[in-house]
Amino acid sequence: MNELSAVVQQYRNLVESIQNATFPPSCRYVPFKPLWQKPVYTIFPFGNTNQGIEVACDVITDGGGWMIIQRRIDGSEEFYRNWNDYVTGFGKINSEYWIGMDTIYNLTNSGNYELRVDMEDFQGNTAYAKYRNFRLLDRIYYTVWISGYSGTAGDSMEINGRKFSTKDRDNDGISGSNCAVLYRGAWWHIACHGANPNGIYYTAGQTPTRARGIIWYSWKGWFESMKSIEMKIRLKKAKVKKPLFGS
Ligand SMILES: [Ca+2]
Repeated sequence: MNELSAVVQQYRNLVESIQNATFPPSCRYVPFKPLWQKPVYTIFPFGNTNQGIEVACDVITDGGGWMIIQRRIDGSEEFYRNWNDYVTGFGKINSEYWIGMDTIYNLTNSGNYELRVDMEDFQGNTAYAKYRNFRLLDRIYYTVWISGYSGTAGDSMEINGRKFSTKDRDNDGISGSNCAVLYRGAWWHIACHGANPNGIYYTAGQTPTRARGIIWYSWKGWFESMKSIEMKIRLKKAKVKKPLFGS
């Protein structure tokens, strides 16, 4: 009996590895491609081979397996956009993009995800912020649940429980004005933000209007905008692994 169940299990593992290679369920299963090629992958996170989504994966940083949900690298894409664009997503997957609130909502409610933000200044210095828990809680305000900071950039995402705002949808914490308009960036604003990854892209040598650029206050203050920034999420590994062979 044991030998038979071992053979069955080996067969199952083989089928599963072929399925994972053909229809990768997450960025953990995509083939390695160099990051500088800005490769585009199709993943199937919802267990349905008709429901693939095009994404960029970071297969190198911090063990790889990261799906990039937001990327700024050169200012080629307009990020000062309306609510509907932020819900459905925009941009080019092999360049600058925002993957969309609905996709982030669906993913982070299909499993337990962590978030990582990697950023670089115009001198080539890099820093990151990582959060053990990241989830969008509803599809009306896209309220964020975020906790468990670690990293080198400092925690400028103290936004747990906050709603998302865009220039045409004011869900922030101040009355009378809209943070997304004041600072030209769609975000989980309070009054208003410590980070502004969707803000104006300033090129080298330009000094942003206070807090309007791609800001990460705890690393660079209000007047230094990033050269690049990437927000990425990863499905957390289950803490308890099922034994291969039942006892
Ligand atoms: Ca307001």
